[in-house]
Amino acid sequence: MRLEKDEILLHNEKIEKKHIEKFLQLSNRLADKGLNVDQIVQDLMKLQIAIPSWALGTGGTRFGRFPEGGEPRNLEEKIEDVGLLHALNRSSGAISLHIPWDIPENYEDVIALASSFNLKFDAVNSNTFQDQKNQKYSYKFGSLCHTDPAIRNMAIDHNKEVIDHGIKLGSEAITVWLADGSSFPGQQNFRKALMRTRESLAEIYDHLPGSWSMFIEYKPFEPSFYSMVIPDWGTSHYLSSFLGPKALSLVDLGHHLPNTNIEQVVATLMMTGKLGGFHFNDSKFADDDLTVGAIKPYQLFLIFNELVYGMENNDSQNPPLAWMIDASHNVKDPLEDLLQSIEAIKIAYAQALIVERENLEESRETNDVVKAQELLQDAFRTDVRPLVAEARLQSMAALEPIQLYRDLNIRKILKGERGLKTIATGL
Ligand code: RM4
Ligand code: MN
Ligand code: MN
Repeated sequence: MRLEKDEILLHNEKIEKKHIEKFLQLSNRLADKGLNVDQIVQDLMKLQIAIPSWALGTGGTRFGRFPEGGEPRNLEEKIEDVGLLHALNRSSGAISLHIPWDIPENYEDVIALASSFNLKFDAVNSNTFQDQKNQKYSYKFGSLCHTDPAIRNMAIDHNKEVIDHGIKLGSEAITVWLADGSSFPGQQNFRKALMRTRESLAEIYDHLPGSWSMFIEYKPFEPSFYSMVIPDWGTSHYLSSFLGPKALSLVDLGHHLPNTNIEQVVATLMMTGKLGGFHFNDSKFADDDLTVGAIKPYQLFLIFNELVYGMENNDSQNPPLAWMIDASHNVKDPLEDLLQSIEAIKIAYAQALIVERENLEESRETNDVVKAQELLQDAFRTDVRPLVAEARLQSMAALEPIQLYRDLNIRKILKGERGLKTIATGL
C-alpha cells in the first residue's frame, strides 16, 4: 500500500487553519524570547529517525503474543510499512535491518523499492543471540566471548556477513548487541570473556569499509541474569576506544538500571567523541521497549537538552548521531505506536531547542539553582506541538499522522492485503 500526496494535502487543508493559529501564537512567544523559530522548524524537519524492521509486527513476551493482523510477511512489506510511516510524518526516512531476519533476495529490487518511498538503509544489526536453523554450533554459552574459538569464529563470520549485506544496500554502520554473559556466579571468567570479546570485535572492526561505523550496544541484564559481558556504557566506551575511531557506543534507553542518569551518560560519551547513536524507547522497569516518551518524557527532554548542547559545542568532533527506535508493541498497532514514538522524539528535540541556553549557562555559573531549574522546566512545559506540526506541514507530511492513518483505515487495508494471521519476524 502506498499513500498518495493528494490524501495528505486534503487532510491538511481541512485542519490547516486551526494549526496556523496555534503556530503563530507560539512563534510570537518564542520570538519574544529571541529564538529563531524558522531555524527551529528547519532543524526539526531535518531530524530523521530510522525504523527497526523488527518493530513492524506485534511484539510478544515470553508468555504470549497477540498479533494485530496485516503484519508484514517479508522484507518488501516491511519497507512498505516504513514507507507509509515516512509518507505520514516525513521523519522516518530510513529502515534498520536485522540479519538474518531480513536478508534480501534481490538487492537491486529492494533498493529500488526503498528509494521509491524515499527510504535509506540505516545501520544493519547482527544476531548472535539466537541459534538459526542449520547452524553448526550453538550460542547457548555466548558468541563473541565464547570459550570455543570455533564458535567465536562463527559469530565473527556472521558479523562480517552482516557488514557485506549492508554494503550492498548502502548502509554505513553495523550495530552489535551481544546477549553474551552468565547467569550464575562462577560460570564465567569476567576478564577472559571481555578479552575474547575484544579480540573478536577487533576482527569484525577490520572488516569495516572506510566510511563505516561500528556501534557497540550495552545492556545490564537479560538474557543473562548474573552478568553481561558488555553491561554498561563504561565497558562499551572502553571497547570502542580500544578498537579505534570507527567504533562508537550506542545508547538504548531501555538498557540501564532504574534511575541511571542517562542524560549524564550521553553528555560524557559525546564529550569524549564516542557517542554513536540511540535506540529510543521508554521503560518503567528495564528493557520494556515501550513507546518513546510514554513513561519518562522529562528524562527524554533532558537527554535532548544534552544532545543540543553537544551539537552546538562539539569540541570532541563527535560524529553525527544515528537516530533509531528500538521498540516492541504488545498491545498497540505497531504503526500507530511508531508514529507516537517519532512524535515524542520530535517534541523532546523541539523542547531542547527552545531552552534559553545562554541564560541557563549564566545561572549555572552563578549557582542560581532555582533559575536553572525554571529555565529547563519552562522549555519542558511549553506545548511545542505546533512547532513539530509546522515542520510536518512544510515537509508535506500529515498535520495529524495518527488521525489520517485512522481516517484512511490503513490497518484494515493491510489486513485485507496480507491476511489476519501474518507474523513478522522479530522478538
Ligand atoms: C535487544 C537489543 C538490540 C536488538 C534486539 C532485538 O534487546 O536492544 O538492539 O537488536 O533486542
Ligand atoms: Mn537496542
Ligand atoms: Mn533492547
